[in-house]
Amino acid sequence: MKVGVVGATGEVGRTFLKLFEEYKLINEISELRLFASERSQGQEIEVGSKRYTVEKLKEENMKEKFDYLFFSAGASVSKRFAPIAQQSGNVVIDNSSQFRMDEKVPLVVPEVNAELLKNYKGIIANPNCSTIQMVLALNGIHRELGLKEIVVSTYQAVSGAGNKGITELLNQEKGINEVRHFPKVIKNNVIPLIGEKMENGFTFEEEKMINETRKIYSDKEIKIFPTTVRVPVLYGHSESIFFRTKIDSTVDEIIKYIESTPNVEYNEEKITPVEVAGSDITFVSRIRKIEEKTFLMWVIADNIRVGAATNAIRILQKHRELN
Ligand code: 11C
Repeated sequence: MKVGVVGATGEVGRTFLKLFEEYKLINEISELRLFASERSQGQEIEVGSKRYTVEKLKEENMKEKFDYLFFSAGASVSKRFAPIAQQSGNVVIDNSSQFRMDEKVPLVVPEVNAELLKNYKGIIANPNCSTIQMVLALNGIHRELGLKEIVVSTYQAVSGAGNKGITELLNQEKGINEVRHFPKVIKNNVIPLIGEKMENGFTFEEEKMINETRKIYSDKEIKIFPTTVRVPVLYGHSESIFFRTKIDSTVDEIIKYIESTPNVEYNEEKITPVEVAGSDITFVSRIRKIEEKTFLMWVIADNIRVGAATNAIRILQKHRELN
């Protein structure tokens, strides 16, 4: 395989490279190219036992033939470069929000809708991290009982905002009280705003959770009401999810449906983000039945792995398997 990683020096890009080793894909890669902005040009990154030099991303690079190109350098980079790669016949796995709601672009969580990858070549969108862990946890429930309504509150780690989010929290913890990336101070605080606020009062992050979930489940009818919140945690997003189903069920059955999705586990021990950092599993706990067809649960996952890099690796693996 010839593989390219655009945004190789970012949080997700570096994790993606680490996963090549963990998932033993590195042995199958004959050529690996790392791209980033001019600022990172010339940096050396070790993958497997080899060192690779980061190149400045240019349009002509995207015209080369790749088996897979992975993008995690933000929506504007994807907007400019991914269509060129697509036109050149390349498969692009895009971690940005740029193409997720494009009707022609599949939005894929392989454990939920891998069938979209069959006979498909072009841009494949990787959903938002807070969406991925929610659709994984609810997948079996939606399939068996039908979801009518979801009310979700998130507790999102600063790494969701990339290197700059991590740096901002660490700086504030060292006493440098500069507020640059987040709208308020994040140390010892919670910020109920992720992404810009729209006219209807919801933020872009909340809008992504609504639209992406409906697209992944191919169900425009589900009512979804998110409140997305940034917390001073480095890795691991947490979600409190209230949901109503069309058919009634029991907590025991709900657990069975949750665990019918690969890489999702019901676990009353792993309940905090610190415990799941570095894991590729989505953990569900604290399931409560409130009334008929109405439940509450707690879901945690590593946002950089499950919510971004691991999902992209799973897309790559599934795409190879199906084509
Ligand atoms: C966060 N969920 O935690 C965001 C990061 O659309 O891929 C991911 C943004 C995206 O800040």
